[in-house]
Amino acid sequence: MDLRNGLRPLGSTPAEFEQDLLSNLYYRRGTTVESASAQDAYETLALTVRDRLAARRARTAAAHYESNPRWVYYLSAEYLLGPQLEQNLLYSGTTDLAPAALEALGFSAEEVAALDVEPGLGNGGLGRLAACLLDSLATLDIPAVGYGIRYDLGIFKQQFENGEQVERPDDWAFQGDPWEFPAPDDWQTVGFYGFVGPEGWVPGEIVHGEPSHLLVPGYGTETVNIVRLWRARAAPASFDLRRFSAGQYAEAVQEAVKAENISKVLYPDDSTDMGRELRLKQQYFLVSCSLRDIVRRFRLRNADWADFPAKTVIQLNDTHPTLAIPELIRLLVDEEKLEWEQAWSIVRQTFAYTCHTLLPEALETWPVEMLGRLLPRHLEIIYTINEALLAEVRARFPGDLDRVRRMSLIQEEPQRRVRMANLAVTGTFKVNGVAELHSQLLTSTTFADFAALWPDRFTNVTNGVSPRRFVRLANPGLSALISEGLGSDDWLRDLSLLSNLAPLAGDASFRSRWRAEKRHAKADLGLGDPGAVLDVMIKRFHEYKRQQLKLLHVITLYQRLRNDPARFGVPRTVLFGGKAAPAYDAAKSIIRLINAVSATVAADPRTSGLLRVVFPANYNVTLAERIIPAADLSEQISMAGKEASGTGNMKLALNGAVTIGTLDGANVEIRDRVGADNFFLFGLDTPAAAALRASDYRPRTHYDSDEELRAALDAILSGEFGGVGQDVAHSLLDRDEYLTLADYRSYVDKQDEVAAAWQNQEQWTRMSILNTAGSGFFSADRTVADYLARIWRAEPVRP
Ligand code: Z16
Repeated sequence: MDLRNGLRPLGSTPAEFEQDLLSNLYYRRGTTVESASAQDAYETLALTVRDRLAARRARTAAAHYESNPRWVYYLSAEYLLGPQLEQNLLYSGTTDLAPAALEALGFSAEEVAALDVEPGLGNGGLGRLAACLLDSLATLDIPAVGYGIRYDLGIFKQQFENGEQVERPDDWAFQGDPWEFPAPDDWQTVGFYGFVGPEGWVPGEIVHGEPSHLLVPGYGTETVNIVRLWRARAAPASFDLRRFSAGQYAEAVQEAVKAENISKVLYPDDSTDMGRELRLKQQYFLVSCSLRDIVRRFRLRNADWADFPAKTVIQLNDTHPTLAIPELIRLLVDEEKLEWEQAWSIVRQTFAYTCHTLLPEALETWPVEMLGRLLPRHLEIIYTINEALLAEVRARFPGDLDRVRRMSLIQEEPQRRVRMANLAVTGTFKVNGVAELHSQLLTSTTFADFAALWPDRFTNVTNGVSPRRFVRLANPGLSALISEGLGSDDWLRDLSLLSNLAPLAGDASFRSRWRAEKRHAKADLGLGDPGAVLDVMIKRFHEYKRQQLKLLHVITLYQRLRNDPARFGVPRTVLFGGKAAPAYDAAKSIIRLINAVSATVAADPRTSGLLRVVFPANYNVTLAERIIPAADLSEQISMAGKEASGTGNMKLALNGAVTIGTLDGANVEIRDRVGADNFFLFGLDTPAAAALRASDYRPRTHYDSDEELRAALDAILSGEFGGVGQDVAHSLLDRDEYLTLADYRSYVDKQDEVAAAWQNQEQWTRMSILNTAGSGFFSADRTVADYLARIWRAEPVRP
């Protein structure tokens, strides 16, 4: 019998599912119906669902082995996968079976579902993008593996104490993770420190990487891919038995604890460079384990290094995994004994790099001293790459010393540092930005010198989001209405079909049902006042994103309510969600001020039923899936030229929220597609903002000339809001790095247009439907299709 094809199929009837649940409870969880806790029931349900996907996984792996395809490997320090239960129920076709089977065994399905903890292994957009791309790769049947780190502590849990953000550890896997398959046999060895001797690198510290994987099912297909996450384990030799025997217990495990710290915690930084040695160790740990695993997989079906680039493309998600470039050279030259030229050629055909930022302070650099101490051989390799790079620059641009200085992989002043973005551009065959505007700005500013040298290397791939998670799972009511309107649910695999909703915007009965769905979603959130606009700003806190601009608008509305009610507009619930990096004081001050304004507004009876400011703590994927369906207005108000793309903007537009936004990131493309009439545009565009910043900008002139702006800032300065936030006001008045005051009037006036539009609910609903209808482009399936056509060139393999 062919065992691979002899797998007993798992049943799809309610009785079979119930039977499997019961046997898993007995045989795998090792408990009984009588004594099972809700946690037992949850873990057992997870196993029962996972088994159905594992069967598909086995068939996928067999098909992949058989075809020896070109593989896409995605290297990312972050994955924000979101809760797994609901998604895996949907993808395995067991959504209806599970609650019934649980109830039959005497458990509350709701209580059990609430135990599904999201693995918060990322900060924000970059980590969530990685998760959406994996979902789409599987949906498109592309052979792919995501590699990452299995942090013990994910992104911190945010709480508010006296309105201030406090961070608590997120021990997400405390109860174990039932979705995860440990794969201890595939462990790897990683070296650090030491020296380069005649025989090559002799590391001074050895750490083991132990992998586990999660299943990544495709939607509407058999394919199940994996994401493989590495956990650091001390090498057994690091346990000091001599000390232990001498009663020095803490000292005996000291080395082991240090080694395992590498995968202890996710750095809670979004868009700024975090220069810490442990972070560099994490990056190399990810890269070293993953590359060895990629080579192991290559060798299952291939023998000749010359075939490696044809069978492998490795995408670097930002610069965090850039050490993969010198690491692959080291493996090929030092261990496989290839010539440098061949190794370098293989590297430059294998890697591609995605840049996610425009903030100069977010471009990673590492002190030469630190990198050389931690990874002495890699520093040598980087120097060799740099010599070749600078020789090419000198040959192309003779005498242009300044250009050589700018392009060097080594920054000299004020401290010698390795520029990871320059290394990433030099060691890859394609570099992409994440929205049209962003990619243009990369080649005209950040990477202008490299684009002059290698113009064909640069391309764009506009971000996208998973329609399964962010429409179907997050918003089942609206999804059902869309399927009814379109006559099928094919849109979940081809989101461009949403354009066929456009004619329904003219159908009054469809509009009324659309409105009803939006209202249901608001009621589910507990923000059920159907007359109030739900105005949402959900994203990480950063000054360039300008939560402070939204807050100034809120204060202005509050003051109008008190002094000039005729100008107030329409009832509004303003919802903020997001975390600030723990060390980012200015962002934390903005959070504190928002909470103070929220309290002041709530305590004032004059605002009742008209203005509310809500700020649920700990915004994460789970919360996003509840907020996004309910939103009427989407705040995308960053200073133009600063937000690389944004992806929350896409999720909100797809769910029928209308955007108020600047011409920044992917807002530009959203507006093009949903139509300028269905988008509230305001503010300076990128050239105007850049010109203003280059001139001698005086934020105080806006304070002096705009009465409402002055009143809002004065209210903060006077201590009216719990006596906090003066630092926020001062920073705006004295510096205003992100031109908040320059855009205030344009923003507030545009918000008055929003209020007027809301008063015509038929017209608003039309806009809402046209936002959904126009957003089909923003599927991560399309993003993956673009990566395939422009960069990856991999073909589907169907199990
Ligand atoms: C991140 O989430 C992003 C950029 C970055 O340099 C670091 C992190 Cl952790 C975000 C961008 O800010 C956002 O505009 C973009 O949509 C997202 O990455 C995905 O590309």
